[in-house]
Amino acid sequence: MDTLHKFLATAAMLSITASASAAELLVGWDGGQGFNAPPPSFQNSDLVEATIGAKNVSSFNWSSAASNDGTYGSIGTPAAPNNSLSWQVKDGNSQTFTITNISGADLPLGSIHFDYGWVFQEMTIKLYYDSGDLDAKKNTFLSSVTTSTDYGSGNNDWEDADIPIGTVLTDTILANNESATFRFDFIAAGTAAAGIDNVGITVDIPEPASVCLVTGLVMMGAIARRRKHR
Ligand SMILES: [Ca+2]
Ligand SMILES: [Ca+2]
Ligand SMILES: [Ca+2]
Repeated sequence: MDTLHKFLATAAMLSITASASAAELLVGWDGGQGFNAPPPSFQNSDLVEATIGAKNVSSFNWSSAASNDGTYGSIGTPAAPNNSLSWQVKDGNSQTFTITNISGADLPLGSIHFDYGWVFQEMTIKLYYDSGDLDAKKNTFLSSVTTSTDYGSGNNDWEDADIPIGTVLTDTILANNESATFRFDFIAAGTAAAGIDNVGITVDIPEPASVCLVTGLVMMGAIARRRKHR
């Protein structure tokens, strides 16, 4: 191999191995739409079906208490609804939400995203893998966040939570027709309310990897052709 071929071969291998993934929203829910089980505000219907569990929180239209930052957690594509609707949550409440993979292929789940605000008091939000077809025990605790002082009360750029599912669960692959249910438990010291809004689930699309793989294969092909034509 001459230097050019060595360079091309190395570049091709680097292109193949330098894989990354991108978070893409599968489904999102806007808080407090008045229904017991509001339809998603966004759903990639080619990939998933999604339902939110029986309402165990208040759907609420607070005059100034909802997230208006336009993002599900920190995911801004597509934009989350900017409105005065959110879910009012109190100590002891829970809320489940479920996605089912209908894509016909494996879906590597990424993260759970949501916005949360102090509003009337501090609130801890604990996220669980509730049940479903992932290879994990029911009620597996994933992570928790606690509202910061005063944040959310009169400040509608609520805090963003992005909790990767794979930090705790070893199986994050939802095979075709498999479902996973996640659950929030809300814990507070008092009886006043806090808020949650813009709940979403992302998939890890290995798009850059496929692009790199294609680039790599094209470069390998170029090397092969150059050899052949010698
Ligand atoms: Ca947000
Ligand atoms: Ca909202
Ligand atoms: Ca925010």
